[in-house]
Amino acid sequence: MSDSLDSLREETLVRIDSSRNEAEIEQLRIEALGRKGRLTLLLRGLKDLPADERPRVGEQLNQLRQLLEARIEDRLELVKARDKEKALREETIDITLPGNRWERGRIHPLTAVIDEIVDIFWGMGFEIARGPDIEDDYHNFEALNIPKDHPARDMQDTFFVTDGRLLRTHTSPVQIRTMENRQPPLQVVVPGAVYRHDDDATHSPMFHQVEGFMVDGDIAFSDLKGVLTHFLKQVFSEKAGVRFRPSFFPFTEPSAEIDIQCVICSGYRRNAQEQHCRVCKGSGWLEIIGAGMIDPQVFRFVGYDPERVSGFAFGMGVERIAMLKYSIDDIRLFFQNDLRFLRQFG
Ligand code: 2NL
Repeated sequence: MSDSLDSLREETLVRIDSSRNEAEIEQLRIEALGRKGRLTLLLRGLKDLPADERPRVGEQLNQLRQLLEARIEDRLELVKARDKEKALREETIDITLPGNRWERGRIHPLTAVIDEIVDIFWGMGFEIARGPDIEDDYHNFEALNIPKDHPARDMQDTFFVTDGRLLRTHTSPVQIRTMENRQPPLQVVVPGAVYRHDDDATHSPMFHQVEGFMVDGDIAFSDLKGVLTHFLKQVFSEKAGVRFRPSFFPFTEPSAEIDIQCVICSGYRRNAQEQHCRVCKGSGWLEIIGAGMIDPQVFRFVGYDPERVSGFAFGMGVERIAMLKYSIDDIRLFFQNDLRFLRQFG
């Protein structure tokens, strides 16, 4: 018994001193002191000893357990300290190295123009509404008093989806939905994407509009004039002239188109070389907004009494305004996401 005790002590002490990591230490602890370890087996063997030897050998075994436990604990601490030192040595970082550069994003020019337009109307007390890009014939055409044979209804111009639904060709259906759900007074602007079967330097199959309307008991054409003149002078220039021309839309009566003096030639119609201005084609004016007094028929469709309410509505193309503001001659540049183009904004 005392032989095995000695050899257990010597062998275990050697293994402790030569162990290099926590796993090795745990392994040798199990083999020496675990439930089926060598020391436990020796303890079990106590009962086979003569009764007078048991206390002494038992005492030796207990001392050996305490010794080995203490040594294992010491070794564990040593190994852990070494690991930590090694990690600190190997994992140092050079804080003088430059970090990874994150390129700063910027607002897309169309988003910037939409925000600017909406902010101006916000300043006049308008709220903002949005609606679905996929619409039904009723909200996109019928309720806007667009007759069945109107060219806007042409299969050639409208993108149809399944089940008689279509991609909205203007944001007006959002205004119809707003009036269906709420009562005057209302002042609302509606920015959003719209879709038409068109594709060249000045037309894109998806483009953006901001439309808006104001309805109350006694809204007059003078309100339309005041609001839209203020708007145009804010986006373009306080100095620029504004003019209203008679026009026609199925959903407004009377209707007007609103022009601003050319942002390039300032209405002078010619450039420094005395050639016709390319942007306004020598007219001195640029058409920016379509507008009018909301047709009584539209009010009937949304359940308003045209004898009791009146209002105006307007619409404008965002790409056209952005092209004029930044002198861009091809609408497709907005959608190609070429960074050489986008980096010039914001
Ligand atoms: C244009 C012309 C316009 C409207 C849009 C509208 C909407 C409702 C009722 C009446 Cl719900 N009108 N919208 C009115 C006049 C013109 O847009 O040239 N847009 C680019």
